[in-house]
Amino acid sequence: MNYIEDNPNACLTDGMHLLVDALKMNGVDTIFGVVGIPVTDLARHAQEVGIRYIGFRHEQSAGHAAAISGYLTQKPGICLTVSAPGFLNGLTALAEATVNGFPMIQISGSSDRNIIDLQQGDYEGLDQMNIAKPFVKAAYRINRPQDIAVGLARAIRAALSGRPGGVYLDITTAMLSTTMDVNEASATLFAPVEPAPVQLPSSTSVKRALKLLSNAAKPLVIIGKGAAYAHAEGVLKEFIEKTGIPFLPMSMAKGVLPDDHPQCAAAARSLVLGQADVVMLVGARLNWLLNHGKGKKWNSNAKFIQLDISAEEMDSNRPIDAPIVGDIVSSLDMLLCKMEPFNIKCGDAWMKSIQAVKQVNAEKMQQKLTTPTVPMNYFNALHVVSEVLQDYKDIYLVNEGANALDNTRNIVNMYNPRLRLDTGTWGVMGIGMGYSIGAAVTGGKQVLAIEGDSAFGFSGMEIETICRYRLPITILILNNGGIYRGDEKSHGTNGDPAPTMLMPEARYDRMIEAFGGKAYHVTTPEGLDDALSCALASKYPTLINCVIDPSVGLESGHIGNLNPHSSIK
Ligand code: ADP
Ligand code: TPW
Ligand code: MG
Repeated sequence: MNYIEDNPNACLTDGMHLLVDALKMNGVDTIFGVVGIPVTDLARHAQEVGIRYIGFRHEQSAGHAAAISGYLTQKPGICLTVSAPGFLNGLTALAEATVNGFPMIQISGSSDRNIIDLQQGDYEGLDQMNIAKPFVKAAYRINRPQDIAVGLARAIRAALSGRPGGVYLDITTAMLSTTMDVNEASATLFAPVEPAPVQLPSSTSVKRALKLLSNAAKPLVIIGKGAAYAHAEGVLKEFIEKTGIPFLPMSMAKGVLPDDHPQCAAAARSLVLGQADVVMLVGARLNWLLNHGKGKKWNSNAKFIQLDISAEEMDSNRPIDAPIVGDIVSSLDMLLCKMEPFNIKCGDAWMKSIQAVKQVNAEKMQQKLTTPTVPMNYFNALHVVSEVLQDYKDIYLVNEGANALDNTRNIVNMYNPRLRLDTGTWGVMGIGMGYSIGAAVTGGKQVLAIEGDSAFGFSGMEIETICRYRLPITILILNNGGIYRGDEKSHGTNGDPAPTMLMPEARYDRMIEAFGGKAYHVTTPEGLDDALSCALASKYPTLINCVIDPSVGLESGHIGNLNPHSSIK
């Protein structure tokens, strides 16, 4: 119990109650976390005042849920953790949110500053704020209840403005229980005005870019997850269709414009990267995912236009000929507005050569998808998935693994923005269940998570969370019995399995049965079709253990080029 509840007539409040009031006033409707000293009552009180609290089994998954909810809503997702180990468990997700550009705030209880600063050894004691700093966009500590509103406003602004990212908010145990006059306390509360301000580009930068585009013979637009985050789909569609320029979506930008759009060049990726003479990046960084804009995959004479909210992103990897610094929607609006005199129209020859390659590649892919094999492989299994999903074009698709990731990205089309949620900028495992839960809770739509068997293991215990909250999540494990593949022979002499090996016979389906979820174990395309169709129709927590050939995966999936020392080719 706290002071106010013990003393109903008191005119005092405390830090814990005031923090919940401040969260509520700022529109926070969900908190993801794991409780314990000193934040349990905070979660209880949040629930009391109508904020949804989703309790996880591990803070990393709670953090991922908060991060993806930030991405989907353009409001910072909130993750609540206990001190030291709980804080550190959540920090991975917070760092990842920062790398991905997702707005998130991790609020963590922390122990007594006097003990921490003299390193005298406290229960779960750690100098959390200093540890968080290198991994986040900003870190703040609130030491006094009267600073709560300002502290939260600073955290919200840092998470949302410019390139979004992760913010650490340190809440000391002492602050949570410090009392303050109720009226004075409530007078401190406020919500920041326009925390993600519109940022107009300069008209000079826009005209420079239009001039470059007007001279292009082979223009290309690359759409990144920044455009998805910015909800730029409407204005982007107008720009793409008015100019006739082909586009290439980055992984999480699939669906910003539909994959079956005639101007989508995804199935002719090598051609367009290798030949485009003017490339316009819309919310996509020239990082490893685009080979840093250099090297043999790119036309070395290509000129670059880049639309980004972050000025320092320009020239990060190669010179940008026409930087447009501003928010994406305003920048595209201005491009459209000033376009007319430049007469930008993509030539037929370029589009025709892309169509020809698309056609050849589509036929090759169709051949792979429809060739039956025993056991199944990624292609014929994912063919079933993409057919079933024709009836479910508006659900979230969470995706992680190596081959399970790359093949799903290539085979399963997306038709709507912000539905494909995957390993993102770091290409990291462990997002699966956290993203699934965050998306289901925040977005209110059902989820299909397509997981490698290794990838699933990083957050698998959260199936209890999925069942406890009865979330409409179907987990499909493409089980090849290992990391990349499941047939590697041991390199040792003592009988230990090879480093990439997991158990091919593992019955992941039985795990969810323990929590009352529905389970399928499938070994044929027909079995997968039935199981997936039933699972999606039921919207019930379901896990499908789909056994595929252990020998079909590529080492490191499609990024074997980043693994030059591997002994397995
Ligand atoms: P991808 O992985 O899809 O290529 P990245 O995460 O690398 O995408 O790049 C996204 C870019 O979008 C980041 O550089 C970020 O600064 C930018 N960005 C995010 N939101 C906005 C916005 N509202 N307006 C402009 N740029 C944005
Ligand atoms: C946090 C390294 C990259 S991909 C992968 C690992 C462990 C798993 C691939 O096996 P999976 O998929 O999921 O069974 P498939 O279809 O290829 O067999 N730790 C972290 N992140 C990464 N990326 C790794 C390790 C890795
Ligand atoms: Mg595997």
